[in-house]
Parts: sequence; structure tokens; C-alpha cells
Amino acid sequence: MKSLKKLKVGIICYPSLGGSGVVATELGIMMADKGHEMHYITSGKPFRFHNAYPNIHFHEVKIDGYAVFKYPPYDIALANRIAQVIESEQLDLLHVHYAVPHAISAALGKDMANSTIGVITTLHGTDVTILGRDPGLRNTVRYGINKSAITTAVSESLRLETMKLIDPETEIKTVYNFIDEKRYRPVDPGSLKTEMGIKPHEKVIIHISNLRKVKRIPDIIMSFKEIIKSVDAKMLIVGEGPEKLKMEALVKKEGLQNNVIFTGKRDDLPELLAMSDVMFHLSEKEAFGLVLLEALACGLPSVATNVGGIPEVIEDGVNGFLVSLGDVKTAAEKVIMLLTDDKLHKTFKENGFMTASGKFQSAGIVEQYEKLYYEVADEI
Ligand code: GMT
Repeated sequence: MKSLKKLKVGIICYPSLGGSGVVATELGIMMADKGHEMHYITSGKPFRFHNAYPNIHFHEVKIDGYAVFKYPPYDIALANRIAQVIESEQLDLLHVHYAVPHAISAALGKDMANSTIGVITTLHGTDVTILGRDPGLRNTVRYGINKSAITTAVSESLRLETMKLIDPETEIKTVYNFIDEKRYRPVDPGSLKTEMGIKPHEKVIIHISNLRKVKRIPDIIMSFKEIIKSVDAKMLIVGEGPEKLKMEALVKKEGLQNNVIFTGKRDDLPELLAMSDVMFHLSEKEAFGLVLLEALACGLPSVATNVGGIPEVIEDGVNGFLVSLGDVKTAAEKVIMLLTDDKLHKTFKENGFMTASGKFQSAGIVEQYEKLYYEVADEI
């Protein structure tokens, strides 16, 4: 084995709300802790970076609108910035999160810099399951994967779906998502429940997402309507997204406004999870479901749909319940079971801790990525 020098890695990700940006941030922080130099090439600071970290640098992508452009060409501006950073920082490799347009911009940026460094692309979900199905983008996704030295998928389900749908020239490796266990653990929520106007005896069901159509929030609301016929409960809907206004209107229409709280975007997720009783997640597509892992680590069982990579995180009857997509009645029954059977809840909670600290333990997963980094940087 050659000497393992510390690497200089360019990270390309979406900085706004979303699981891929969270994973890119947490991975960067943990790699920086190991002594690697991490260079984020993004349109803004990823939202989970609250402090300054040693070994982490930001290179902003700027694009001006010109009258001739109907759409400012962000992809090209990103490629240009990637080329600049490859040269100025003498990067060893690029790690791209979310294929579109990042994998394509990385290939172009590398070419512009006349560089031979390798690109790792991590597929996160809708870059394949939605954009990869779009005839206007499918070839682009395939090109991005084929131009990458290594492509990873965040679950086995996404890996298989990519192979089938995109049929790339190269193999894809599964590298699971992970969370920061120092932050996601059963913290003391203090008086948060009272502060939110929830009575001590009321159970709390929580949903956290970027409130897009794919999350099927109406299923959650209609199922919750069933649940409160049997249990005194409040529903927390945490996050911001395009469906929020419509969902607020639906809650009003169903007369649930005293029971459903839209919290908006929050930074105190571990506390919110710790004060809750069940995580509710009824998405129609989900490559992994990072919030489900965050919930398990905070001691919260989930009721979730049996789709995509969710069954790789939530084991039916072990650390949560899985239900069929759209089956709001069974979903309600399962939530009621967990809210009314303390023994069952405790068993699932304990099993959940084991899931979170087992195959998803951060140290092991960061090590897998580090190995890939060295493979690509040709340092092994
Ligand atoms: O939500 C997306 O469409 C993209 C992405 C994101 O940035 O939030 O989410 C995907 O990546 C997460 C992190 O790997 C996964 O936990 C989510 O399951 C996945 N979302 C979907 O597949 C819908």
C-alpha cells in the first residue's frame, strides 16, 4: 500500500433543504475530522453548516442573468467553477451528490481544466427514479454515471432500479446513508411539548420532509383523521415545501386545524423527535428515507410505506410497521397500535437503536466512502 496522504476533495451538492445536502454535509464534516481537505463547490452554504469547521472550504458558484438567457445556465457556471477549483486547489477527486446536473457539470469542469481526476457520483433517489424516467433527461443521467469513475447509490433498491432503468456501462455500489449519532440520540426535549401547546397526555405523531407531492402528505392527514377517533394526539408537520399551502388548506377543510401543527423548517430536530411518539412517512418514492434513520436513533418507531429503500431501514414488525402505498386505513391502525401498546412501543424503540447503531453506523460508512476516495485518487 502506498502512503495514505490526506486528500483534497471537491464536493458538489444542493445546498438547500433535502437529504442529499444533509448527507453531503455530514460526510464532509466527518472526512474533514479525519484530516482531509473538503472543498464545497455550491450555489450557497449547505443549510446544515452552522459553524466554521477546520479543513472545510466553500467556493460559491455565481451566475448572472443576461437578457439573452431564458434560463441562466447554472450547470455551465458550475462546470466553470469546478474547473477553477480543480486548478487552484489541486484537487485529488470530486464527489458529486445527486446526478443531475452535478455529474454532468463535473465531467465538463474536469474537461475544461484538462484534468484526469476521478469523479464519484452518489445517486440519492429522484435523480434516477423521477429524472431518470424523463425522456428529456434519461440520457443525461446515463452520461453522468458513465463519466464517473465510481457511482454509488444510497440503498440497494436504488442501485437495482438504476441498473434497470438507466442501464449504465459501469457497476454501481450501494453505500448506505448515515447520521451524526452525536446529534441524533434520545436528547431531553425539556418543555418543548408544552411550549408547542400540546397537553402532557396527548400523543405526538411527527412527519418531517420537504413537503413535495412525492411525500403524499394528504395520505398522512387523512390517516391522522382516523387516528384521532381513537387516540388523543397532535400531528407535527415539520419542513417547508411546495405543497405546504395546499396542505394547510386540506387540514382546515377536514377540520383538523386544532390538531395539526405546521412548524415550518426547524433546527431542533433531535428535540422534536425526542418529544414525539411515532414517525409517520407515507411517501410514494423514497430511495432511503434519512428522517426514518434520524427517528430510529432518537428512539422513535416509524409507520412508513413499503416502497423503494424504506424496507432497508424500517423492518416491518421489528422497528416499525410498513404499509402499502395509499392504504391510509392500515396506516392509521398501525399508528394506533404503537400509540396504545407501551410494551410494543418500547420493543420497537430498542430495536430501532440497534438498527441505527448497526449497519448504518457512521464510522463504518464514512470508512467505505474514504476507501472509494483513495481508490479514485489512486492512493492505495
Ligand atoms: O428528495 C429528493 O428528491 C432528493 C433527495 C434530497 O436531496 O432530499 O432525497 C433523496 O435523498 C435522500 C438522501 O440520500 C434520501 O434519504 C431520500 O429517500 C431521497 N428521496 C427520494 O428518493 C424521494
